[in-house]
Amino acid sequence: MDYSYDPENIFAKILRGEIPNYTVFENDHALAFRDIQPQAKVHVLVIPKGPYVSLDHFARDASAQEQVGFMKALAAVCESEGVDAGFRAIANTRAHGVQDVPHFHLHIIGGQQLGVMLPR
Ligand code: DGP
Repeated sequence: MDYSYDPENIFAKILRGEIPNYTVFENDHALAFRDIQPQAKVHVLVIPKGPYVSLDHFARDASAQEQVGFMKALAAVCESEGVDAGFRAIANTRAHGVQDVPHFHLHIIGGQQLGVMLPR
């Protein structure tokens, strides 16, 4: 797998403060912010601060501290967004997963009934 990272992708620019974002939570290893095109009442993106292109890249190469920091950010978002009734976490990945931004991000979507995951 080619996990080469493009430092000019839009989320890298957000991390460098070059593009504004609506931050929901931040720690040493992750940033969570509202999606610019929300697909539900709650739509937050959680991203690692390190240069990882995809979920599998992050799972393979991120340090334990980075992985824990990311998961703690996810937990903080779920708590602050009040998704007690449930949510969906989506990591669109490469071409088949229709990933637009080549910096790993987890969509946290909820705040309403989401229906089935894929058409049956
Ligand atoms: P995808 O790569 O297909 O998993 O989705 C990328 C998401 O990123 C998409 O839902 C829209 C969102 N997005 C793209 N550009 C920006 C931006 O500049 N700011 C924010 N907050 N979200 C963005």
